[in-house]
Amino acid sequence: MNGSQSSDKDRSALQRYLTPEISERLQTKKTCYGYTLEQLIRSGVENPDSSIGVYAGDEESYETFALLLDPIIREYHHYDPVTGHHRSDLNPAHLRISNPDPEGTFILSTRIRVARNLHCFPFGPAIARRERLIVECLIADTLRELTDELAGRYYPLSGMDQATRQRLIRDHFLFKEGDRFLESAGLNRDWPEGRGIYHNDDKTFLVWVNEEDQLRIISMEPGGDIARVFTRLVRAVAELEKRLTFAYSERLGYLTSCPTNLGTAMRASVHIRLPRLSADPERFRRICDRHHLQIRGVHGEHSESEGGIWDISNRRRLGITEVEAVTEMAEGISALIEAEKAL
Ligand code: ADP
Ligand code: DAR
Repeated sequence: MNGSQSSDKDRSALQRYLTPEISERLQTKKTCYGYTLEQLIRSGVENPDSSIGVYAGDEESYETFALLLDPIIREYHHYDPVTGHHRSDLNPAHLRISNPDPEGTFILSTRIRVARNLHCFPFGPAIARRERLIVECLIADTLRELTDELAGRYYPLSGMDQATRQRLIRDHFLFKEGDRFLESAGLNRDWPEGRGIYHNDDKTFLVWVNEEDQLRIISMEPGGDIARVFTRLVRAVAELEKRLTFAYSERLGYLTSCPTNLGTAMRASVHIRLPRLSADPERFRRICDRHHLQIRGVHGEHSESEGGIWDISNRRRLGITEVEAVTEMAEGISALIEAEKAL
């Protein structure tokens, strides 16, 4: 691995935790699907500027390569993956929050997503072309059975007509081929085959199929009614779980290709306008850190803010329940709005 003496903050979790001794002990290990250490770390090796640098190829990766993955998980999530016991709470009746911006002055939209992968299938980095098509078929068939508010249509990316493509881009629904980190992890193989987007008629419920994870289940709408967005999401997850079995472990929660998404695998975000507060980056960052909030740009990860609009979401995903994560986010958003108003 990188032998440079760059400071720890400039090195990925992979560079900091893959010691020669751990490398030696894991070199010959393989999961039941044949996933190797070399595959696990390829993204971080090819992209030394990674923040994390590893992608799991299947459920078993988290056991087979625990010597490397456990310290990475412990550091990112502030959670002990050896003794920890993840708890899930997807009951909207337990949510005690109100809209942080009922007048609609600051929050443009709310989006809550969870990542899921199917039990007994390899994840994106390891899946074979035929298996990916089977996963797409299983998920698309399940989505087509959804009714009422969740009823909609599945749009495969393969063979998508230009008019549909432009409409999905205009609605910010279309996901693009993965970035260089995902490319190195093997998540773009056979692109765009086996990938697609489902959305309901109201465009408030989407599912991305075979992007970074096999499902990204998304509820979103204009404004800041976080509780309503959450209620729609958990209803959709419950409907899908009647027909699909998701990869899950007692100690790590829902299992995902990137370890940063483990546990709830949930990112609850608002697009929020904070021109005055964000003009004081140090204060903006301090309030976000205090409330465990992550700052992204208006086009998501690795993007910039535009027009003073930011994507603010929960940073903690593992060792916290879905209700706790959404509550933490809503309370943090309220604090940001109070700080913006005070300016
Ligand atoms: P993920 O949320 O799945 O981790 P990204 O951060 O890349 O991945 O976001 C995916 C897409 O969702 C981006 O186009 C981003 O602009 C959009 N998005 C995220 N939060 C919101 C929101 N609150 N309102 C509208 N779009 C959002
Ligand atoms: N860029 C990769 C991924 C970090 C977390 N984001 C995900 N999973 N989309 C890295 O290791 O920096």
